[in-house]
This record gives sequence, structure tokens and C-alpha cells, in this order.
Amino acid sequence: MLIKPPIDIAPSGITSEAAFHARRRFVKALALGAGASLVPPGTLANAPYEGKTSERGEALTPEEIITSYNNFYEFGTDKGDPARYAHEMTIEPWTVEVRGRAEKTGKFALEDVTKGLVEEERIYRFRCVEAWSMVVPWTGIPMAKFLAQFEPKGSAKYVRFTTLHRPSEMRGQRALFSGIDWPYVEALRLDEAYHPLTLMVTGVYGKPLPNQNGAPLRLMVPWKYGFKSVKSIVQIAFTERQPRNTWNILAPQEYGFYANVNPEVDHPRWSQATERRLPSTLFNPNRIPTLPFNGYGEQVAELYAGMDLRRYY
Ligand SMILES: Nc1nc2c(c(=O)[nH]1)N[C@H]1C(S)=C(S)[C@@H](COP(=O)(O)O)O[C@H]1N2
Ligand SMILES: [Mo]
Repeated sequence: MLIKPPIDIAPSGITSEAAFHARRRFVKALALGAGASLVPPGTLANAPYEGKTSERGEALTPEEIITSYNNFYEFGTDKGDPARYAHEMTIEPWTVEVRGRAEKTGKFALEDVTKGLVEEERIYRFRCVEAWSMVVPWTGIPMAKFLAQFEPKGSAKYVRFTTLHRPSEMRGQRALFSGIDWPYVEALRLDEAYHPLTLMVTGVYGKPLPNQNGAPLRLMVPWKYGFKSVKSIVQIAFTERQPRNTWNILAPQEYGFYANVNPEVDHPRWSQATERRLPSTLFNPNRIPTLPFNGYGEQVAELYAGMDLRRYY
């Protein structure tokens, strides 16, 4: 596994002394580890997180919050359920099936679909449709590179991602009244999937992705609401027509296909104009304005040129 240093590792501007030394340690570790290959996917050796921020200078959400406050309905609907029960899911071995409009289809071992692909660290804002948000240092493979290895055909216009369906290990899938028609599915237009910001995530905070965050592979599209970022992916399908997605099937009036973060289009039951940036408490709610496309408009707005974003929500 090749490891590329985080893109914002270059010393720039004013840095705290601790962060400076942490960076030096990291650069040293990189130098020592150059050519080493015994690093599990999702691992960035000794990545320094002290004093790290997003490109807008926002502090990272603590790792303990990112890995204990989750949505992963396969393990229950309480925010604590995934951290409590996701260890019951076996992630080794892991197989990914590729089907549809591509030259290379079939069943592949996880090692074979990540082999030779360079992982990067990306610090992204992450905004749930429920109006809470985090700033997360993800590790992952640019989705364009991940998908290109399957050689999608010209007729492929969308890509659909499907989560593991294994009721014996996912107690939420055994629940009688879950409402969701398992497995959880999500999809993107192929040009959205190929956008340089879109990531196939394998890790967080420099470590392999914990099960509750969607190990071993999950989608990340930082300008869209969190429900698009489907977890624990076992199938990828290239399609000509727009696939349905789980939350759109469940409540089409509330959740669309596009799900671009948009402070001007409210959820029918609550406002999307602001968000609670975690950590958020009763006394310090940390409520901040929500930005169009979650602050990534400059990079992605052109994908939707000419589209009525109230209609295509
Ligand atoms: N398979 C699956 N993927 C899923 C979900 C889910 O319930 N099942 N929840 C989604 C929602 S609503 C959000 S906000 C994010 C939460 O990701 P996190 O727990 O890593 O913060 O995962 C998304 N991916
Ligand atoms: Mo969400």
C-alpha cells in the first residue's frame, strides 16, 4: 500500500511549536517508512493532528466523537448503537462485486481493488441532514481513481453503491419494524463520483476505519448530506438510469437523489439554514450558518449549472 503525505502537510503560515515538532516527527516517520508496504489500508503512520484545521481554519472534531456519535441503522437507530454493536460485523475477508456498464466486472477481494492506489488524507466538513456537523480527517482513495480501474463504459451515467446485507451480524437488519428495505443503497451521477473531492474512504484520524464508521470502504461526498455517504460497501453498479436511493425510497418528500447541502431549501420538518458543529452541548450549542454545497461551492457548483436546486433537492 502506497501512502502519500496529507496534502496540507507543507509548513505554512503561523504554526504552534507543538504542531511544528509533530510535523517534523511525521516527516521523519515518512522518510523512515519510505518504501515500506506493511501498513494496513487507512493508516497514515504518526500523522500529527494537534493544531490541524480544515482549509477554512476550523478545528477537527475529536476522534472520540467521530467514532461514537454515528448513524448506521444496520446496528440500530440510537447514535450510540453503531459503536456498541458494529464489532459484530466481520470485515475480513471482504469482497466487492462490480457489475453493470463496465469492462471489468465480477467479484474482487478488498486487497485487489485497493492495490496500487495511493491513499490521501482529506480534512472535510461533514454535514448530516439532521443539522449536526463535524470536521473529519478522512483517509481514502480519490473515487475517480478507484472507479477507473473497472473501466466504466460510455453508457454508464450513474454509479450505485450497496451496503453489506448480513442480518446475522447486523441487528438493525433483524429488527421487525426498521422501515428500511435492506440493503442500504446510494448512488451518484458518474460525473459527481469522478469529481476530485469525492473519496472512497478507508480510514479516519490516520487509522483504519472503525466498523461503526463504515469499514472497510465507505463513500464520502463532502458537499452532500451525510446520508449519501453509504457505508461498508459490497457492491458497485454502473448504470444508465438514475438508481433509487434508500432515504428517497423511504420519504421522497424529504430526501432527494441529489442531497446537496443547501441552507435555502429547508427540510419539511426543520430548517437547514444552520447546523450544530460538534462538540455541541445544551449550554454551548455551537450553532453556525450552513454554507451552500457545505462550503465547497467554488469546486462543485458547476456540476449543477442550469439545474433548479429546489426541484432537484
Ligand atoms: N449503510 C449505511 N450507510 C449510512 C447510514 C446508514 O444508516 N447505513 N447513515 C448515513 C447517515 S444519515 C450519515 S449522517 C452518515 C454517518 O456517518 P458517520 O457515522 O461516520 O458519522 O452515514 C451515512 N451512511
Ligand atoms: Mo445523516
